[in-house]
Amino acid sequence: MGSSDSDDLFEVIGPDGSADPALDPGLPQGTLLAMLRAMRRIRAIDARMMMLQRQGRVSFYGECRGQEATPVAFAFATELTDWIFPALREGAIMLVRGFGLDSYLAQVYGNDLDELRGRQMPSHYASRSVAQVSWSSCIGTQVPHAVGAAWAAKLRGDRTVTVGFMGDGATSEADFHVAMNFAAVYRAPCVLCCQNNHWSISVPSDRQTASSTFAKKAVAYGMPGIRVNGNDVLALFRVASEAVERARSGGGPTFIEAFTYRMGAHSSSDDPSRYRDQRDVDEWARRDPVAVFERYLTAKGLWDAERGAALGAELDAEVLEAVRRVESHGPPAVLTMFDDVYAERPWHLEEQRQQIQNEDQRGEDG
Ligand SMILES: Cc1ncc(C[n+]2csc(CCOP(=O)(O)OP(=O)(O)O)c2C)c(N)n1
Repeated sequence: MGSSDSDDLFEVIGPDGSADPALDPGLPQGTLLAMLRAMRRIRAIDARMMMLQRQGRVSFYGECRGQEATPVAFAFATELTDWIFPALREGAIMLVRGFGLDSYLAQVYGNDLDELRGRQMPSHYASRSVAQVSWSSCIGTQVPHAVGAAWAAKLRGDRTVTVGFMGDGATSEADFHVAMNFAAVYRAPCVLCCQNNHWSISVPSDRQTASSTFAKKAVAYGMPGIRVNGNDVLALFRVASEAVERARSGGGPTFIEAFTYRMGAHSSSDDPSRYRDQRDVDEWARRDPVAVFERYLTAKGLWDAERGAALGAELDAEVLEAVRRVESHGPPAVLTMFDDVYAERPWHLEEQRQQIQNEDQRGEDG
């Protein structure tokens, strides 16, 4: 599968929904249906959040529409003790790994339900409870973080694997090259995955690199580079599982290029019709990862239009109800800004904290 120096694209599901039995990972029915549900849940959340952003109720949003297969495949291919270092479009991995929907959406609003206490930008999800680290928005910085954490796990002798994600644009950052080199030299137990969604805001991927593929960059660093159809959740699951297993068993890092397409805008702040051809978008819509997987499940007799409509209605209702609950929360209390910053609060911050507390008290009394 996916030789380390070729331009091959590894795929499992064909255009008609059939799968080569030799390549099909043969997952149980329950797992297949759970994967589909997870992909469609992310899509339902994205649709609702983009709508709320347009209504001015959410300040910023980065949707992953068209790229749902990668986060879902990795969520299923990793163990809960493996640490995830996402970029903008993989934050929902923690949701698939069991993080509550209300708490997840609270991280979009940054309100008093948000365990990050409203200190992160929206779409920068994180929780220690599901071993997921927030990215910083500075492109590529999470890649060396993922490698460093993997190296730490190796030094400690535990079996943790880390997964670091990036877009194609991040491969032009120095951080990417430093991380790739370090990972390979120290055989860090990590998987680095580049979602090549063809665009880095308005810069097309063919202006990002002169290499014929992103996967082949791995060869020069001395690690396997696998190019996989990023719209084929089963191909991704296989490639991700093998890479995670290789890392866990001491075989070192793997670089994966997930070949996909960003169906939506870069973020809620961008209008892609200004720089890309709608015909390309229409062409990629025919390879929609949810539709591809539904065709596979239909061919296996596990899915039909009726079940699809019922799932859509159920997920829309779930998200809407969660939004109602989350929106009933106000901003984090002012005093929380002093928490979780210093192990021992310095005297000048303690003084300021006390001052605010006294003012609050006077306001309540008066
Ligand atoms: C170091 C740095 N340079 C530039 C930016 C501005 N910026 C924000 S997102 C983005 C594009 C990222 O593209 P890519 O890495 O391909 O990921 P995608 O958003 O397509 O998933 C850029 C250039 C930034 N945030 N950080």
